[in-house]
Amino acid sequence: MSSKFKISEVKALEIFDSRGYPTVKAVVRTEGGYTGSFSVPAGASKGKEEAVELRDGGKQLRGRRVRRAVATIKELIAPLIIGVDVRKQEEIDKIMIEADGSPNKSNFGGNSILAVSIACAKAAAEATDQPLYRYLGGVSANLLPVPLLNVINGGLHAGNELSIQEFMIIPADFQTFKDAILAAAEVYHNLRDYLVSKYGVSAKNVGDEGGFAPPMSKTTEALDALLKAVEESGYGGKVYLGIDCAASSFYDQKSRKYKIDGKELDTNDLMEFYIELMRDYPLVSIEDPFEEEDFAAFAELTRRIGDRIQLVGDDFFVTNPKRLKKGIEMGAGNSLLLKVNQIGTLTEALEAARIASKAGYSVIVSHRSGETIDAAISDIAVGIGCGQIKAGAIARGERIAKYNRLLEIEEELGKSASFGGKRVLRIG
Ligand code: 2PG
Ligand code: MG
Repeated sequence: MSSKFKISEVKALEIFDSRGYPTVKAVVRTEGGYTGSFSVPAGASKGKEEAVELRDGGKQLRGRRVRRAVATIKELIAPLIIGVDVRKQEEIDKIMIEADGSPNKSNFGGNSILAVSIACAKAAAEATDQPLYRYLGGVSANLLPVPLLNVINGGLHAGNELSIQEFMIIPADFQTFKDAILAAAEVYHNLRDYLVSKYGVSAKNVGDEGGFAPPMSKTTEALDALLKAVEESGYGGKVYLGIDCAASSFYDQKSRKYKIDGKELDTNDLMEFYIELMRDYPLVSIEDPFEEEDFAAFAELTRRIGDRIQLVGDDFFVTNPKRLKKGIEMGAGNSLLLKVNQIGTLTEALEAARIASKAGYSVIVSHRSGETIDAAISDIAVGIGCGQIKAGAIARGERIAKYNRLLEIEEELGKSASFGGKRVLRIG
């Protein structure tokens, strides 16, 4: 083996995410002088079974400092992987998983492990003189994803009364990623004007993912605003809508009811509510419609409308092959939201994507609500050719970084680039 691929150094440092909380960045270097780095994102509406984030605890910055994660990378992980060929992703990830030894990466922390895992992939891409998407996907990695842009924020991501967390526009009926994102930007600006005219100037304040956070309280009010902006922009029938309910965040364990739109709904009422929304709006994707343990309700909704709409598991599956397999067996959902930090290694995230695709589930690569300007997820989306990405609104640097990277990739691919379009969302 040429020694230029051997890992020679693993560094780590504490940086900040887009919410102003610390996060961890790892930098991996090979003997040939090639480097790769990754900065770990952080969620707010987290699934209970996500890989554990190692944080310091204590008073400072609400216990969210990551000096322990940094030390874990430097002192415990580095000695294990120095000398290993950086292209051996599965081996590197296995070494870290085994040394951690816990089922949910609670010893080393999913954040420490993931930072190193993706930094290795980037260093390997550089050492083999390829962009990351090409390194991951080979010559066939040419599919640009349809973006799902969260342009109205609610739930845990915003200070308004909306129970549903994300209201998305989905520019699917276009020939290129560039045309799709241009249309999305047009809708975003028209949406801002509409919200300001209806709710006053404070309605243009944005939430964690760059979407507006207007003082609304009803689901239909938000969807009406999106529809209006889409039509105003001349994209009726070309830009579709989606929601991420993140329903665990408005589920009351005690009463077993969902608190939404000023009402308390039981599971069946909520199911009927979604079906009605689907009839009334050009809704093509619904994520986490029920609290994350109610696989039975998720399966029932899938049985009723899953042939006509994308039903996405995020907190349900937490990018975890085990939970995903359970969902597939029960017929719960038909789509996987893939978040690398939910599971903690690139190898396991890619395995989840493979299991999903094999079962006929679509895959959407996703950011977190707390992000950095790292754009590796854009390369991962193209690398696995899943055809969809969720990366927030067309605002705030940490969201824009992902979309700009996709513009670069499309440009680089030139004529060989293709776009997911309506086909990936199974829109008729
Ligand atoms: C989600 C995400 C990302 P968070 O629920 O899908 O949009 O939010 O990162 O807070 O879990
Ligand atoms: Mg979600």
